[in-house]
Amino acid sequence: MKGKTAGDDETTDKYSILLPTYNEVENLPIIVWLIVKYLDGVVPFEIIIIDDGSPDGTQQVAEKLQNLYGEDRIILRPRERKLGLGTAYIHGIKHATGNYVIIMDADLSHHPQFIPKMIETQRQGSYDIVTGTRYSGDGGVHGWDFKRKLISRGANFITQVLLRPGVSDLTGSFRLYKKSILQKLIESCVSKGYVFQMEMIVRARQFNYTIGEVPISFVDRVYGESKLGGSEIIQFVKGLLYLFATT
Ligand SMILES: Nc1nc2c(ncn2[C@@H]2O[C@H](COP(=O)(O)OP(=O)(O)OP(=O)(O)O)[C@@H](O)[C@H]2O)c(=O)[nH]1
Ligand SMILES: [Mg+2]
Repeated sequence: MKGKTAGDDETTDKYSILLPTYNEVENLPIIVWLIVKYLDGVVPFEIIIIDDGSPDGTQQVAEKLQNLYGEDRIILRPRERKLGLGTAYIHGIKHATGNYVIIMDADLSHHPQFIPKMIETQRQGSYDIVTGTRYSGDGGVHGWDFKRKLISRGANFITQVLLRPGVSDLTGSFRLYKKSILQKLIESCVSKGYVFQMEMIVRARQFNYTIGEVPISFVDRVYGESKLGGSEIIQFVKGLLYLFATT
């Protein structure tokens, strides 16, 4: 098969989908339903839910979903309190039994309909990473106001100019990774917060990992509150400058 190397065997591939949640009680059942809809019978997969003690009862809903879909499909790895996204991934990946890991938001901004395309792209190019991109092909952003679009575009643009990573969407987090690659990347990343997603790609380039892109349309969250505030933006710029100075 095209793009295959010795040792690749699609028949044993399994996909572990990490869903970090904080106050996603309305969104979680829908995203799980959609993932099952698009992947059931297509590839072997498991969904790992990492809930950080959401006060809205997300974990209770996750337990109900586990009863419904079974313990081999839905794996629960809750933590007691909100400890942040970066460490949620590290915590979740420890329990992943797949050789591929998919990271996505649980707030319906990332639509599971794009996962089969990401898998196909990965297989065709034998990529180490496939990233969803809002900024090429049919990709796009829906529901953001002008300010939010400007921040996202701006962050991508400045990063392109400073670090030249050769990937069109750096701040997005809808990605497919070879598990071993994701583990190495997480270990080598130093930043916290929004800049983390970008650092992953910048480091991936340093290590010469191959990256494929799939256009996605990103939809702003309908339920729940946005957490992007002024402090996140300042953190992002600081993190970016740090990477610029050190890579
Ligand atoms: N486990 C865990 N999940 C988190 C934490 N912070 C955010 N999340 C989840 O991570 C995903 C992305 O977070 P969001 O708050 O949607 O971040 P965003 O998409 O940049 O911003 P908005 O959608 O505008 O709020 C969502 O599924 C959140 O529920 C955290 O500290 N711990
Ligand atoms: Mg979101």
